[in-house]
Formats: sequence, structure tokens, C-alpha cells
Amino acid sequence: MKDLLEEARSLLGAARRVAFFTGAGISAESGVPTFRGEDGLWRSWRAEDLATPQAFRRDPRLVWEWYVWRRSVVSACRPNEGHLALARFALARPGRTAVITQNVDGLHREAAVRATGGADPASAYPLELHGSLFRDRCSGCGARTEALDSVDVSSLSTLPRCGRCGALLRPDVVWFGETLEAVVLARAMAAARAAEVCVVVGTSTLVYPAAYVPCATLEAGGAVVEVNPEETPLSDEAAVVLRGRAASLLPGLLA
Ligand code: BV8
Ligand code: ZN
Repeated sequence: MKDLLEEARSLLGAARRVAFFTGAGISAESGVPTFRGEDGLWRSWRAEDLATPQAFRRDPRLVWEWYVWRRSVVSACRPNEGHLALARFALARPGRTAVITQNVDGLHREAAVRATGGADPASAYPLELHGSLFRDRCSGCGARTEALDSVDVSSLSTLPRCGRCGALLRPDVVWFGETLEAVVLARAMAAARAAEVCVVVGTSTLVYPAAYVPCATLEAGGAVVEVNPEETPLSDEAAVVLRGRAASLLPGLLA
């Protein structure tokens, strides 16, 4: 593993621009359940049952109940050494590093704020391809607001509604069958194309179009470094595969 780490470090050292593409695995050691692991978020519920617009139309109360539960779990989680090492790397290379995440847990953003010690964290803020658990959006007029502190999911009539148009609010995340925000996806793909190295951390690379991000680096002639304890469909395309956990590998890779 040591020479693999050295090989990955020299790729990063030679790269002018670096993109990070992360999934649920980078937050696993913070205590956020992954989607497809044994304790996966989907275990007790199936994604198709809840993270879809059809589910929200059919039973908005149940969908809100699941997201209120997830908000309570995730708000008790803190960034781990993997998030912090990635944030420090991005802060040291402003304008040359893209942080692209599928996660909705807000931990990259929190790590950027913590790593700067008060300076401007913006260069380490992530592009959130699938939105954020901690923002609400109106299902009618699309107005976005910070997440409400508490949502009363006891009945349909107590669910939150938009102050402007009266439609039901929903979590500001991208559900299955919904398109990603075009400008966010375009910025992520452009950053991946421009990067000589894309570091892919903690993702099963099964969800599209997000999973196209590392392919954009490869198609532009760049290299992929994969950090994951398990094999993924991307592993064979990676120049270096670091088989291990993000919180233990990223500090050594990125220092
Ligand atoms: C779209 C936000 C179409 C919500 C998420 C049938 C019907 C409808 C759509 C489809 C369909 N079939 C296929 C599709 C397309 C679908 C898709 O790709 N499905 C997959 C499952 C096949 N995609 C979509 O629906 C997308 N939209 O296609 O629109 C369209 C097109 C045009 C016009 C109109 C419509 C939208 C997809 C976004 C869905 N929203 N999240 C919420 O969170 O509630 S996806 C959700 O799952 C996450 O955000 C994340 O992106 C994804 C999970 O993936 P991972 O992050 O990779 O997590 P996972 O658990 O899978 O893997 C964890 C990895 O970490 C593992 O590899 C593990 O080994 C590793 N790991 C574990 N521990 C560690 C670790 N690594 C490092 N360190 C550790 N310690
Ligand atoms: Zn509205």
C-alpha cells in the first residue's frame, strides 16, 4: 500500500488541477449511514419507495418522516479526518481544486469552515450534485429556504407549506427520476474535464448522471485515483486504487 500511496501522491503533486468526486463512503466514519452498506439507509426502506417524486405525491407525510429522521441522524455527525484533509488540500489550492459530492449531508461544507479557521472557506465548498438535506424547497414555486428547525410530521395538515404560494415544502434534494440542476452538473463536468487527476472517494459509482463525473476526467486524458475499501465498476479504470477507508487514507494522500 505504501508504494501505491506514493504513486498516488506523485500523480497529485504533478497535477495542476484536481477534482474530488465523493459519495456516502466519505461520511461513513462520521456515522452517516451509507446507501448500500449493511447498515445502509435503504435497508429499512427502499429508495424507490421514498426518494422519488411519486412517493412524495402519494404519501408526503411518510417521505417527510424519513427525511426528519435522516436530518436528526446527520445533524449529530461531524466531519471526519477525511473531510478535513480534503478541505485543507482545496484551501491550499484555491481555484485549482473542485470538490464534487453526491452527498446531501453538508459535511464537506462544515469541514471547509472548520479547516479555514475563520478565513474564506469558499474555495473548499462542494458542488452538491444531489442538493442538501438542510435546505427546503417549495414543491410549487421552487422557492428555497434554510431547513426548518422542526417539522411536525404527525399529519398531512401539519406538514410545512410555502409562505408565498401555499404548496407543500420538500427537502431540497434530487430524487430518483428527477434531473439534477443543469448548471451544477455542467460546472462539475467542466471541472472534471479540466482536472489532470480525479480522486474518487467512497462511492459505488452506480448512480447516474453523477457517475459520469470521473469519466469526464478519463475522457480528457486525466487519471483517476480511487479510495474505497471495496471494488467498484470504476476500479479497473483507476490509475491507482487505494483499498481502504477515507478517514485513514486521505490524510496521508493529501498532506
Ligand atoms: C435521473 C439524494 C432522469 C436523495 C440521491 C429508474 C427510474 C428512474 C431513474 C432511474 C431508473 N433507473 C436508473 C435511473 C437513473 C437513476 C439511477 O442512476 N439509478 C441507479 C440506482 C441505477 N438516476 C436518477 O434517477 C437521477 N436522475 O436520471 O433523471 C431524467 C433524465 C432526464 C429528464 C428527466 C429525468 C437522480 C439520481 C439522484 C438520486 N438522489 N440522493 C437523498 O439522499 O435522499 S442518490 C443517493 O444514492 C446518494 O445521493 C448517492 O448519490 C447515491 C448513493 O451512492 P453512493 O454515494 O455511491 O453511496 P453507496 O452507499 O452506494 O456507496 C458507498 C460506497 O462507499 C461503497 O462503494 C462503499 O464501499 C464505500 N465505503 C464504505 N465505507 C467507506 C467507503 N469508502 C471510503 N471510506 C469508507 N469508510
Ligand atoms: Zn411556493
